[in-house]
Amino acid sequence: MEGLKKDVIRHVVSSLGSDYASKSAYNYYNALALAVRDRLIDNWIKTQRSYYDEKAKRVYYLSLEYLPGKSLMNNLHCLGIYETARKAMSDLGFSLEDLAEQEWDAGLGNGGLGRLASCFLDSMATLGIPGYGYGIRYDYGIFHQVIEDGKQVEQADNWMRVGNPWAYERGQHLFPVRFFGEVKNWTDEYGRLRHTWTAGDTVLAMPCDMLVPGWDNHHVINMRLWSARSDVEFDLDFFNTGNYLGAVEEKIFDEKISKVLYPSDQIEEGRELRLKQQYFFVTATIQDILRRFRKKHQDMTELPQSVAIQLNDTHPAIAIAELMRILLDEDLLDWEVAWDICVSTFAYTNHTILPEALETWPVSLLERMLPRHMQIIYEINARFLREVERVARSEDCGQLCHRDLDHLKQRVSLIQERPIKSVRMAHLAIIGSHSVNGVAALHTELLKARVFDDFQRLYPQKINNKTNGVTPRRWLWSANQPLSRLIASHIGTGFVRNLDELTQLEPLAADPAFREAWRAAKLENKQRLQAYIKRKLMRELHTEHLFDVHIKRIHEYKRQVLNLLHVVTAYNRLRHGQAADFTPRTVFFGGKAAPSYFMAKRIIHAINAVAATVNADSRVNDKLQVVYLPNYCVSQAERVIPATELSEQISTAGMEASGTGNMKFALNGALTIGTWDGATIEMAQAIGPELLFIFGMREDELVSLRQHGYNPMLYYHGDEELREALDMLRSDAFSPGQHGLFAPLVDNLLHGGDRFFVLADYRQYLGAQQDVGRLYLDQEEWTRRSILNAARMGFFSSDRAISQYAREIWDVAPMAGLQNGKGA
Ligand code: F58
Repeated sequence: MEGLKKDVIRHVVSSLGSDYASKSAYNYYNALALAVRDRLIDNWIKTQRSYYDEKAKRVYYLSLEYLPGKSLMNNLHCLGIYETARKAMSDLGFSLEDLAEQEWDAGLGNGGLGRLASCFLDSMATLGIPGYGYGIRYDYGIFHQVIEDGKQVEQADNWMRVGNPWAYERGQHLFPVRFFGEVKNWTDEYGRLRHTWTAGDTVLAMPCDMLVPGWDNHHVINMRLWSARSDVEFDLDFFNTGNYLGAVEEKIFDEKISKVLYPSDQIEEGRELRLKQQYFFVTATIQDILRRFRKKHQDMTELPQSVAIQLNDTHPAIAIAELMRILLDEDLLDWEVAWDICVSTFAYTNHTILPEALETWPVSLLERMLPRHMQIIYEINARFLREVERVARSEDCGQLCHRDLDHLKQRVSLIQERPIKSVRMAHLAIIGSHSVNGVAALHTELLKARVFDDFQRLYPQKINNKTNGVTPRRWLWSANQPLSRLIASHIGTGFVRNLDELTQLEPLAADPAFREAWRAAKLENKQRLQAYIKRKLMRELHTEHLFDVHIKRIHEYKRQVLNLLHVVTAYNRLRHGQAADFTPRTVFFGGKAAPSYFMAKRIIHAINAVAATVNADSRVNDKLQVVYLPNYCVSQAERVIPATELSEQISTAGMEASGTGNMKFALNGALTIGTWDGATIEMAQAIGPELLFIFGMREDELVSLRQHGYNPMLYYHGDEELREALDMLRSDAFSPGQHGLFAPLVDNLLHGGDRFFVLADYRQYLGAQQDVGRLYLDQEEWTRRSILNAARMGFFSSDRAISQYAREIWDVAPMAGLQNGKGA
């Protein structure tokens, strides 16, 4: 402890240039972070060296998004110095919790996809997999959400304004990134046509490294984030011609590339700068991968034995064309050889079946910005369509393909003609990869049967499932110390590395003393949340209420409106004196809406309007409260999830690819009210469906309902309580003086086809909520189920998911000596 204290003081003075006697929490947080980083860097260097020494096959995880959240607590826990740090900082006059508050969330992602990437890096580090995360160091991450007059207002998230003590900026290792320009043809000595791309504009990519430690194993992997730097400083001509301001303007223009994360969610935002970001990221990453590879290899055909590249959705899929370009134009390989290398190296993860989220880029834009890549994509397509023809004519594809050949080719082509001629990035990713995986069993089945059914017939081995997982280090151990300590006191700490060990809790569910201790831990978390809400929102929570929580991005398919209709119905019953047996509850909502997503923003407004009415109504507010948690983010989830008793996972069946919040809640002992969707299905199967509150129509039932003509008006007319709730929303019951404010929400359900089947599931949802309320009154049974839920969540560790990727997709093994956890 004395060593850590000395290091912290030294950093306050020599790294931050401050007086250690002036007790600034900001300085002490930064100094502690630097002292922790000192303890990581030796192991990071050793880890990187060991990869070279052992000629390890490396895994590169390419993701335009990461959501690491805060690093301090997680790193202290991984290094096993949390207690030491707590005491050291207390000696210096600080509470560790307060210092941790100084850190800004690294919000370099939108939601589940970005958070999954961060969980996966944590697991690679813990399992000893030679992995690297690659991404973009956005200057502005996901916007900061404030609620003003009930509405979402976006503010810039300038997360690095006060610096980032965790990152190493490596300004000396810059990679050139080129755009535009033209392609020249030439003939090589064997008479083969060759191509050279001479690009117009150049910017530079600067690596910023953040260290990701494994759990108690000395293995530290790298998350390398690229930041755009202008090359105009090197262009002396510019300055010499006296055009100083012009040069500076160009510099600012270039550096715009990594300025801001695109804040979209499930809707494709086809903007030129976004494509620039993607290519900027991809070419810098591929150059770095090949630089490392070429240190030990000359023969490019050995690449797939040494390198696996995982594409996190299609956002980095242009990497396939980029690697082809390098192999063809720089290494002068033949097409077939280059293509085999690519396909064997790349693998692609799909995260959505929503058609509006499948990415496309206009051919005209690609032709201008990346002319050589567009040529390569055309060539990939031509060869692929010839192959489709061959396979379709062969017997194994059956008559259907053959007869329908032209349509089949149109459907699978990399190019779509309408509404504008564009490249389908998912098709490029599928064709250019040896593995395509979905993120939960149902999602993968839907990929095979619906979205990519043609590809499933063409390549029956390619599409596979890897159900998502979450890291127990952050989402149980670090976020929920009260529960973790209780668990550890009975079964030891092995579960942090091997989550299956939680099954040892099962017999304890029958032990009344353990149940009481479990409840005490949950209560401690509820009280902690209560204190936080009081500080932030100046609201008093009732900890004896059932804490019912719905936090995630706001989207119609996630159906926050269904939850809201339950709230309004409960409010009506209480007002009308029809709910004598109502179990008091506080309903929490939280989540961001994409700034351009009108309906999602209106949903936030409606939730806040209902909350204002309910909370102000003294007839009901001792029994029902509604809280909107502004600016939902990773660190907020870490506070809210441990205090949650009921987890809302109520997406339209078939629409949520997996979900990962669902896993975090159950792991922390919340019971789930949910639909038969995403990974919630597998959770129900692992836990026992009777221990969750499953309701609603299933995916196949919805398909048939749609086919037979779904008429939401039937539900409206047939259900008095539903009608009352909808009419109140449509009139100005919750929006006095602003008549019609929420009419678009209601009209969308009644007259817009209710695409997400809110009305169809309403009655069953109410029934399930009634069951929840009843069970909560029996605290012994509730607690028993809570314990069993957590005990059976072992499968949903990201360690299991990453082990499957490593074995079944990447063909990589953990580093010697790290297989069983502990490092040398
Ligand atoms: C999410 N996708 C899925 N996309 O919705 C969720 O079911 C799944 O659990 C998770 O991925 C991890 O597999 C998601 O978060 C995005 O945020 C994209 C960001 C870029 C624009 C398009 C959506």
